[in-house]
Amino acid sequence: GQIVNLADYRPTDFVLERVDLTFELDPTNTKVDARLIFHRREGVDAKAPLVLDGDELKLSGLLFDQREVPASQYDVTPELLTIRDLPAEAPFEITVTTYINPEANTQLMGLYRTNGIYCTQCEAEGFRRITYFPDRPDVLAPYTITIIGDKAANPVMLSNGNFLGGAGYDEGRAFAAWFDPHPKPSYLFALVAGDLGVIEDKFVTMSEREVTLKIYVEHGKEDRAAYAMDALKRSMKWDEERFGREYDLDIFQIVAVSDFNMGAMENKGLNVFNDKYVLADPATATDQDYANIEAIIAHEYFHNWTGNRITCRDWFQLCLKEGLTVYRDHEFSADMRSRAVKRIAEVRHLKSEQFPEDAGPLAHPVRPTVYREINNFYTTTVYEKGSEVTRMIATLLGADGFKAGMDLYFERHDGDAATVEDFVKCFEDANGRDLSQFSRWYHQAGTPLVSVSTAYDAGTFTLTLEQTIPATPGQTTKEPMHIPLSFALILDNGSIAEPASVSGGEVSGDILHLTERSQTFVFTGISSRPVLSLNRSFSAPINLAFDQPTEDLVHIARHDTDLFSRWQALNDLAVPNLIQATSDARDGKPVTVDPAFIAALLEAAADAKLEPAFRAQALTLPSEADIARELGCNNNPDAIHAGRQAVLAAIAEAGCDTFLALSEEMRVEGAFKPDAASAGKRSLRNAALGYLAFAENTPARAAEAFAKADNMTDLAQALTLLTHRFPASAEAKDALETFAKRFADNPLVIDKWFLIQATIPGEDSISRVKTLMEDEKFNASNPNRVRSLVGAFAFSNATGFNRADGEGYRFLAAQILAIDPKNPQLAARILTSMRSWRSLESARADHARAALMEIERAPQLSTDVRDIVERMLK
Ligand code: DPP
Ligand code: ZN
Repeated sequence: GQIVNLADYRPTDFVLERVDLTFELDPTNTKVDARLIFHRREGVDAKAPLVLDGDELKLSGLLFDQREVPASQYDVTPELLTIRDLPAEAPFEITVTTYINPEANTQLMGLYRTNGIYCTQCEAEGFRRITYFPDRPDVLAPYTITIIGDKAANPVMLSNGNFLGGAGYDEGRAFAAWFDPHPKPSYLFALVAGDLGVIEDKFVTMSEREVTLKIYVEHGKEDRAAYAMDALKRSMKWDEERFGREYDLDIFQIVAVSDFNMGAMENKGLNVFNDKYVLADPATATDQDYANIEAIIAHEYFHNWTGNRITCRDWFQLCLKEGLTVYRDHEFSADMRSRAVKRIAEVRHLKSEQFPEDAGPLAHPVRPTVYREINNFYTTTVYEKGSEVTRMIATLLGADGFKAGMDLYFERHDGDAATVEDFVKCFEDANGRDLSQFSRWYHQAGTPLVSVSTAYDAGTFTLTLEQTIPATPGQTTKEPMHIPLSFALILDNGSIAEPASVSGGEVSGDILHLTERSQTFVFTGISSRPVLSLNRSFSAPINLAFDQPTEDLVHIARHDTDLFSRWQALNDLAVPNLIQATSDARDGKPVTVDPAFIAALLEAAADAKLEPAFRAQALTLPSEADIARELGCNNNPDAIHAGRQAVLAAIAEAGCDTFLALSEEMRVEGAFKPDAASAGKRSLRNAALGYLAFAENTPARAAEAFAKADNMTDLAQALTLLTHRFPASAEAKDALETFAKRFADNPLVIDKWFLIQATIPGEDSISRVKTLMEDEKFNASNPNRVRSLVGAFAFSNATGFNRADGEGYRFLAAQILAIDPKNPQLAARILTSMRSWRSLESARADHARAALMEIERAPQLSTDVRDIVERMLK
């Protein structure tokens, strides 16, 4: 765990020309021969040694040009191999032999076993757990891979690139050889071997090349990969049409595995997926699962250009591939589905995950300058805020300017290991525009707060904006950002005003450019007092402090042509009601809700001109975590929960007729289809059923919905409603049993059963979670199981986790210490659920601090967990 600084970057002393790997597979003793051709980089001191990274490795052979290297010529530890006296100029070959134990690899980094399958994960620094290697993203080379293994156990043996050949070998063994001509860094290496089922298809590229597509899954699950295959073909087509990017090998393969730390991995030509993001059918996958599969299949495929062909110079540049690729997958999903609804979902996610990160002890810039454990930087800041920054570039430059910049980026940097500066420069050069102020988005952490005040007098509308950026760890003072704000001045009749003149700063089309700390824009020729709709489409990832009157928000909710803003206005109407309700609940007072807010919400819910998915979003109130964020400090999760429940009840009572009507109108007839329109109807109907459960206060309707559900979306919703709303009812107990019996042999569905129970609010939930951990269906070494039970409890059960007596934090600390020795990445990730502990009221915060200190004091901690816990306590 050394601290790594961006400022210390320098290229390697040796250039890697070629990699030739041979694996002799054995579950506990796999032999790896790595033949590496290097030459000394021009200008490098002839005495400089070759230094290769390792991690828990044991060297068992070392050759120089096929001759044994004398012990005096090298030093070796499990983490480092240093070889001296190497040629000054001529290329040379180093052969490293290691033996590794895939079966014992519980970290799931490097080569490991999952359900009898050999599988690798090398990003970020897993390759060094396979062999000694210059394991950094700026070392690119073509790879040849030979896999030798037991023939019966490994009918499938895969690696990156194109298939060279394979055959039986001696005594029941077989080999397969692969060649990847595209130079790549080691983190994109992959190997998969074992006995797997496959579905196959093909795609003809825009230059008429035929590409074989294969998705490998466990035997018997082939049918459940069909949707992923369809999503892959649509992704390939979309990237050609939208970004002009064509696939570049003869074959593209995806493998679904059951033990995986992340969602998926974009290894060149051989993506490895968490099976949760491949397998789907109507009986077992929800609409959300389908949407996730579509998005993640696209995301990993899009990495082929943004990540693989153009990779990162160093890990500080992670957002170069991730922020950009998330932006690309967001755009893809927006084109496949409803753009406005997709944007609402993105913003909900950004605000509930990234904003708290940016406001707490783990805040860091999109492009950090220091890290101790790179695994801990696969964050929503790098991914989602990184995507927002890319989106803002598109907003600033317009569609054509953005495209010109992207085209230049692909042309100029294909084959490179690039930096964020390289990326931004392409947009500057292609557009003749200086983006230096804008670049602060990459370097300054914290969510900017823009305060708004307005005035109207005799045809002139005046808008004063002031930006502040909160201090974050390591950054106390900030420079003003370039914030692009989409706006509309909405007149009484709902039309959008066209000002005669604008002064005070740059305004282009519907974008205001806020570049100073404080700026006043003056609009003339406005016939009557307009209603300002600001940050439409969430054009900038900021918080607004804008005390907008209820009537104005209602006006926006009714008239804005930007659907996102209509949702945003309803959300803004909800927030003060929820905050008031929280404070009433805390003081034991009855909760009252503004009827104007309820009326606006019900008007949107009943508006048949709006798409059902949008109406469902409108009916989904800000979450308890959202309310906590809005409150900012001294939070009492019990009061937030009670207040929010009371608001839901008030809406349910007022809207009973509307919800009854929707529960009928929004029935989806016929065979299940996962398309956005059908999913939207289901989500609106389920939202209505949720309110009806409040209005009727009996589990009967939800129990009926559970009994009649013919797809997992409706079934899981009904189960959630029964267990969360009526946890003590016989109906809830029956439904849990029925569900468990029906899906006992399907771990991905059982994960839903775990998650639904782990998130039942209230102080009993810890004992429920503890009991479930003893269930035979639970498996503490499978990351999906652990995330569904322990992770869901800590991240998504505010009342249960933040129990006033601190039991939730102590439970989590014990879990973290139990998971850490086996899987540090998973432990560190789940621990981030405590990132907002300082905003709790003081008694809870004290308990939380004590639990964190208990973790910190543990004698053995991974770098992953130590890094997180120390930053959280700082
Ligand atoms: N690079 C992966 C992704 O696609 C994560 N390991 O985000
Ligand atoms: Zn990615």
